[in-house]
Amino acid sequence: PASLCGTWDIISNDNLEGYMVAMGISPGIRKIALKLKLKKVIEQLEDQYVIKTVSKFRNYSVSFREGQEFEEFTKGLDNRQVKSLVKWEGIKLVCEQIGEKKNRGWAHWVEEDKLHLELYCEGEVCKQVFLRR
Ligand code: RET
Repeated sequence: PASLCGTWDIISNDNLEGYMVAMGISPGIRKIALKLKLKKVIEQLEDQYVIKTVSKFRNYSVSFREGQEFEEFTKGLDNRQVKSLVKWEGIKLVCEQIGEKKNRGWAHWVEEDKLHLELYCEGEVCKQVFLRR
């Protein structure tokens, strides 16, 4: 699959609101989050990844090894503890986040030079697209 590495700027963001409601994010934080111009910075060395979500309000960083379950605390998002596992499935880097929320996870992939991200929680899907800087 195409490399996810690089710095990416958001160009579309569908249903972040529904995803945040499903995660139990407060109305005040949701209002701020909806206005943010998000940036992703993705680094990879062999099977080790670092994915940074960057904004003026809050940043979130997660690092993991593909194929190896890890403990993730979603600090500054919904502040939950999940057991996460990230695997390549075809062209998609897919994460399952097992915890209190059902059907929770995400998928990242590159198609036509754009980074696509789907975020899943309790049946809600947020779809984001990013352009390489
Ligand atoms: C913001 C603002 C504060 C509230 C919430 C946010 C959402 C962040 C998300 C991050 C997803 C990160 C992923 C990392 C993967 O490796 C915008 C930081 C809830 C949805 C998928």
